[in-house]
Amino acid sequence: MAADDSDAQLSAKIAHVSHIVFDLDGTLLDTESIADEVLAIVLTRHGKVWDGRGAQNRMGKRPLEAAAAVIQDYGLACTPLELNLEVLELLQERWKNARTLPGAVRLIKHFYSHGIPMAIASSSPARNIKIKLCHQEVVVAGDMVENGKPAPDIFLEAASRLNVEPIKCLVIEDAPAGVLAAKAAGMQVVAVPSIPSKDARPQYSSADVIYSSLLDFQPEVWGFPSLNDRIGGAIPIEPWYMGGPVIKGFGRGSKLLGTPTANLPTSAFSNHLASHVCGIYIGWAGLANRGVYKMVMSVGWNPYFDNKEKAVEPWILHDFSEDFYGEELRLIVVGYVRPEANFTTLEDLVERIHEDGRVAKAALDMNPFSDYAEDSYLTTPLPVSMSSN
Ligand code: ADP
Ligand code: RBF
Ligand code: MG
Repeated sequence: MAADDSDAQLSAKIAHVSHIVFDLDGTLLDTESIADEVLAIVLTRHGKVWDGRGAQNRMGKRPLEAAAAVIQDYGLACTPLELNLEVLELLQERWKNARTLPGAVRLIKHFYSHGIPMAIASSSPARNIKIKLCHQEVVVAGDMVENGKPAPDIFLEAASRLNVEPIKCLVIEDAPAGVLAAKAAGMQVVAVPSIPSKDARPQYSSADVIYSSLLDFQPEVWGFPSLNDRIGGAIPIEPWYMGGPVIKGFGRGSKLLGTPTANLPTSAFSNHLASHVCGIYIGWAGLANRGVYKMVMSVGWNPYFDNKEKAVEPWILHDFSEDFYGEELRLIVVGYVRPEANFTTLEDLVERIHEDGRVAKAALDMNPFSDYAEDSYLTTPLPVSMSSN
């Protein structure tokens, strides 16, 4: 099933549920980029280079099973236990840096305010979950059940502690092993791949729906009260600040679509966001010698063009008389509009981009979006040492 199925189509296929079971790592918390950072360090010690290979094999598994996957994927000569000792030492000091993923706090607050019972079913050992979480009513840890994901044990235990039948539970998961475990437990499952990618879909094929982020979750589809927090058509998000030189993109924004996009390198994102974020967003754009403007941007692989590389493409809602490649562009991204979609015709894509532009123009005049226009980040020139080319 595609993320762009209409709500009505989805609702017709889906049985209502009453309880929510969240995975933790990679679903609510961005622990995967911390794990990647640590693996890169450890693999270097073993004379190997971390290249992201095998991330999907490792994700969602318990520590020893994940270590075995890494050993196999990289041909290491140590045992899973040895690898884990090395990894754990580095991880322990980094867990506290884990940030919540976009949309996670919004969803938990929503369910909490409506009294919807929630549980966490995390493959992490109980003592690590304690460090990562402040408070949660029902928590089942990987070391509290016999078999790890993809076995159904952990979700069945969560249902039993929530005192509800598995069929009434909706699982929200980022990892293929977790999706399989939830299905084996007889639950419905929303997959939010923790590293959205062009070709992640086949590994999540048993999920009832795949979203590119928690911001796309529609509670009413599952029989829960809907979220009504859009302002002028956009969902307020924790703002992200990003800046960098305008680079050459695919060369079709102006020519093919009539909506030029001043592409930024993805490295302008923090590590955390570069890997997790996809979709259409609104915000403010600043060019030091020109001014501050409204903007609407697309982040992702442009399904219509099926790009190989992920792109960050802000369309600045202003008519410029010239190109400004190489100039430092500053963005504050403040709202989320929709996931990237595919279209049957180019006109449909163009019409949708203009619709997004209208949403941005109107929403950015409203609180809290309008406040950020004054932020000095948008117009602060780079220090001289960094702007010398
Ligand atoms: P590319 O594929 O190289 O990004 P585009 O056709 O998308 O090319 O054109 C983008 C370029 O056009 C930007 O890098 C910028 O220099 C210029 N430009 C002119 N007007 C705008 C605008 N309103 N928004 C974004 N970029 C613009
Ligand atoms: N491309 C898509 O394939 N699907 C989309 O839903 C989509 N939405 C966009 C929304 C906005 C506001 C902008 C500026 C671009 C969007 N594009 C989308 C990207 C478009 O394909 C891209 O700008 C061209 O590839 C030009 O490089
Ligand atoms: Mg462009």
